[in-house]
Amino acid sequence: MPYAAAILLLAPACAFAQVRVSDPWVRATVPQQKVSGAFMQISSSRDARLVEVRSPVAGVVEIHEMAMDKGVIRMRPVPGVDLPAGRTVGLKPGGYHMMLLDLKRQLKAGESVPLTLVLEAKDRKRQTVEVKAAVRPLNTPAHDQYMGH
Ligand SMILES: [Cu+2]
Repeated sequence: MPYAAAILLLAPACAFAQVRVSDPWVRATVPQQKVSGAFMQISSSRDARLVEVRSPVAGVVEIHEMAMDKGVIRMRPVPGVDLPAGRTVGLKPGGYHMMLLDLKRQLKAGESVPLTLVLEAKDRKRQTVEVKAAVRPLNTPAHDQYMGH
């Protein structure tokens, strides 16, 4: 089937994963607050890894992991989150999440915040996914009470 092979070679889009992001949201902040968290579910059609996140509202975005450590919940930056093919990975309060640091302005409930996710495939090829995250009220359960930055 030489034709099929040729067609595959001519379709560079096949090199990239289909990525689905659902329910992206960010916690609202009070004035002067410099830190917030972003949460969502991500699924990728091919094995990939979330390696970087950017947002125009934050000086820097870190990927964090929350875990129990000797009975205390702590969070720490991690270099990335694995996205096994076809599996939905939840970034949520209490687990992996994105940490928006050095916020440039207040995030108000009802608005939306652009996030750029950078995914890296096994062959090190990178693709970006643009996401608009809804800002939800401060009282949405999350992890501010653990925030020791
Ligand atoms: Cu965090």
